[in-house]
Amino acid sequence: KCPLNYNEKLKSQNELDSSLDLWSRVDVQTCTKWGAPIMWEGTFDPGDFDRHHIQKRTSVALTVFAIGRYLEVYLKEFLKSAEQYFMVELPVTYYIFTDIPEFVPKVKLMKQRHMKVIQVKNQKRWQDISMLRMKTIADFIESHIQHWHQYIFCFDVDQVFVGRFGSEALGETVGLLHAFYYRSHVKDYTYDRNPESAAYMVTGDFYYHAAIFGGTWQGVKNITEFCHQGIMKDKEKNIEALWHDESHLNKYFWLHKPSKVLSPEYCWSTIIGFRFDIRVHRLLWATKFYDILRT
Ligand code: 2GW
Ligand code: MN
Repeated sequence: KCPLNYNEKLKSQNELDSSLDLWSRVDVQTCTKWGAPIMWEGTFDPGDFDRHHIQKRTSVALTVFAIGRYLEVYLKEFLKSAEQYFMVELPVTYYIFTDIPEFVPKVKLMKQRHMKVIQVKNQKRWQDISMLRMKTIADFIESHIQHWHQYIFCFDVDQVFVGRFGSEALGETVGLLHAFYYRSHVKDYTYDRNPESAAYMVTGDFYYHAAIFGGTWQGVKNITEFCHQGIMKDKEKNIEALWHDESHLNKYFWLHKPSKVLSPEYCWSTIIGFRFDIRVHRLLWATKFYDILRT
C-alpha cells in the first residue's frame, strides 16, 4: 500500500485526535499505571462495546447471594432494576444463591434473560455468609459457568441499578473503585494491617469495593480461589481480615492487577453527596437496615 502523503497524514491524525477528544476526561484518572482503563462516563463509546459483544455472542452470568432477611429486603428491587440496566443488549443469566428458594420473587425477564436459583446453607455469622461466597462462586464456575458463559459478574444484593451498566464493564479481571476512598490517600485505605493475615497489605494501588467484581470465568475463578484460600489460612490461625472477603480481594488485585477498573459511578452512595466527577449514577447502595439485619 502507498504511504500517506503529509496532508493525508495530518488529516488522519486530526480525525484520530478529535475522536480521542470526544472520549476523554481531564478531571479524573482514566488509566492505571499498568495500562488498564478506568471506566469513567465520557471515556468510552457504549455502542462500540455493545456491537463488539453482540457480534462475539458474549453471554454473561451474574451471581448474587440473598440469604436470610436479605432475600425479602433487597432481591426484588435488585433484579427488577438489573433487567432495566444490566447488560441489556446481551444474554444474561442470574444465578441466585439463597437458603430459601421458594421465597425468590417472580420477576418478569426480557428475552435472552434467564434466572436460576441455587440453594445454599445459611451461616451463623454474617461474616461467614459474606466470605463463603468466594468458595461457592469458585465451585460454581468449575461445575457450571465455564460451560455456558464467557463472563461473570458478582454482586452484593443491597444495591439498585439506576443507569446503564453495560458491556464496557467486561474484561479479563475487573475491579471497582470504592466510592468512599477513590479520593483518599493510600495510607487511609482500609486494607488489612495484621501481618498474620493472608490479606495483609502495607501499600496498594486503590481501595477496591467487593460489592462488584467480575471478569472472564477464568479470571473470576482465579480471584475467588485465591480469596477463599486466604480466608481458610486465616481461619486456621483463628484470625479474620479487617473487611473479610473484601480485604482478600484487595490483596489479590495488588498481586494480580485488574485488566479493567470501574469508576465509583458503577457503585455510588448518595450518602457521600454531590461530586463533580461523578457524571452518572449506574448503581446505588440501597439503604442499610443494620439495626434489623445485623442482629
Ligand atoms: C451481612 C451483614 C450483616 C448481616 C447479614 C448479612 C448478609 C449478607 C445476610 O444476612 N444475607 C446475605 O445474603 N448477605 C450477602 O452478603 C448479600 O449478598 C450482601 O450484599 C453480601 C455482603 O453483605 P453486606 O452487603 O451487608 O455487606 P457490606 O455492604 O458492608 O459489604 C462490603 O463488605 C463485605 C465484607 O464485610 C463484603 O466484602 C461486601 O462485598 C462489601 O460490599
Ligand atoms: Mn453490600
